[in-house]
Amino acid sequence: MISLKKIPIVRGFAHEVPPYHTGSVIENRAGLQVLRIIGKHVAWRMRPGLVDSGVRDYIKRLDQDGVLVINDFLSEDEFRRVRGEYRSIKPKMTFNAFRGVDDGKLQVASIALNGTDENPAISTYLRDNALILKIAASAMRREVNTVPPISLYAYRKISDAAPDNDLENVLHADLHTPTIKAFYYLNDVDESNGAFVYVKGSHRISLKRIAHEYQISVRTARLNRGDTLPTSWLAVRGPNKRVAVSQEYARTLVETSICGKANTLVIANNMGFHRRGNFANGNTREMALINFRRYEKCF
Ligand SMILES: O=C(O)CCC(=O)C(=O)O
Ligand SMILES: [Fe+2]
Repeated sequence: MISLKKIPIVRGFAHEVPPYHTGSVIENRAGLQVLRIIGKHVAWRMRPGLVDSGVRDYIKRLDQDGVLVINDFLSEDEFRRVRGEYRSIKPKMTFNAFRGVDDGKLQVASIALNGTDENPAISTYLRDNALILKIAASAMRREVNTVPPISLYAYRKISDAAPDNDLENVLHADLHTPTIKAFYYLNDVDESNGAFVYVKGSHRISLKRIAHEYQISVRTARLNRGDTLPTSWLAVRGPNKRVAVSQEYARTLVETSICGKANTLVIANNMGFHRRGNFANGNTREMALINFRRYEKCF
């Protein structure tokens, strides 16, 4: 029997969260990814935007730049309670090699808090925060009517000399359609401890972006097929590889480091280009992450 997953359009629905790339080399050469990005864009435009006067200015900024920064997001008392919960959870978080690269320079400790209400401050002030939920829903033009997943993360660089194992520090987009992540900084974050890096305005669709999607989709399908690709096309981090944004395109993209003190909220539309910033040796970045990717339909 033919597997449903083999049928191009149906296949998308077999995923739990939408994949950035899908399909064979032939399908992508025939324009599958171009169809996906344009299809997503048309569908997004046709859905009504949320009009809520309380969040209009934030939405405008996110619409313009693709990233929104809110300093001093919680009140002092709320922040203290969130930090307190983070500290009590921290012993349960153990540092491991990022992406399984044992001798790599970046380590990560994380914990998913999904479905628990054991951390009332984190749940109330971050996960269930009406402002964050409204902004995310509005940027995606999707309803957020279930509890979003929230996780705590600590990233730490252990050695300058060790091999670079951070595939997320390579400029990339998460999806071909608006997809929102909210990063809440739990410690002071700047260019010395991995501040999130974003290319403002790069979340917008353009002919250049569509051409990029075509190119990266074919190259990614070839990589997945096992082709040996020119090294200039790839970013390699230990055993992990991804197809990089071409040098010509990357030259037109201007990066901004999103620095902020503890208690800064960063909301990013990760259809835009972004990466994790660099760390000085021994430095740690601590944050909570709410990922809204699952609210986008698969296609
Ligand atoms: O941790 C970061 O700064 C960004 C990592 C990333 O690429 C992502 O969360 O999509
Ligand atoms: Fe990303």
